[in-house]
Amino acid sequence: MKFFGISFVNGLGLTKGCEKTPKTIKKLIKINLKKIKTDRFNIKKSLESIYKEAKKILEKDEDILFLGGDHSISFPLVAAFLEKFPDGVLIVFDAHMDCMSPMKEPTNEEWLRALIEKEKINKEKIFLFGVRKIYREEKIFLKKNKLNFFNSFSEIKNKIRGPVYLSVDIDVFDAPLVPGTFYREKGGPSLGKVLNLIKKIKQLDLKAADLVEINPEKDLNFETLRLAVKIIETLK
Ligand SMILES: [Mn+2]
Repeated sequence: MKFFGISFVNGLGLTKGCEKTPKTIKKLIKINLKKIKTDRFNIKKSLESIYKEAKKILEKDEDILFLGGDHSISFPLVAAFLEKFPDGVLIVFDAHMDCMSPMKEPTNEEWLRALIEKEKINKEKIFLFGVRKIYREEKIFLKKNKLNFFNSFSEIKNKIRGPVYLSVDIDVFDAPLVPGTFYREKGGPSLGKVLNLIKKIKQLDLKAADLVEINPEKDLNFETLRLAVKIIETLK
């Protein structure tokens, strides 16, 4: 597996600090982490650059992990993935739906809705795990846009056809497990449950994954970063 760090955030200030993950994680795990260049003063240019670089990287047909950054990076990453694999499937681990009203350049709160509304992805190919906080405008969106939610691998294993992209928001975990992220929600899965699910997803045609929303500035005892390391070790 190849690793790429993307030190980029577009979260209206709330995810500031997440850009430090690629640099900080190297203290805990030895991986060859290449860098995708972004410009924090130019959101549009950064998202375009992530998209272009991801397209090049995905051409090489290797397994890839993109390490954020916040969840806004998944918009260009998944768009690039679907260019390469038009029948691709998106699995998302997240406490949230990330389907708020789209802004001009998708933020971490609505990258998934932007993908759907810009018709870059077929809704039937999206599978969400761990969602437990749905905002009112997302409920309205859900009435018109049926998405697949699941709790265990057995619910999805017969529905998944084609190459898979897995997006992991670290806030999918139960709130006490992840002090180092902004949008924490109670009632989430344990480490064991998430790692087991990743092991099963790995047996599918997993092509690429991202891991986002880890904020080293909030993660004073490296608890959240250690969970991230376990995820990386399970994926690789
Ligand atoms: Mn989230």
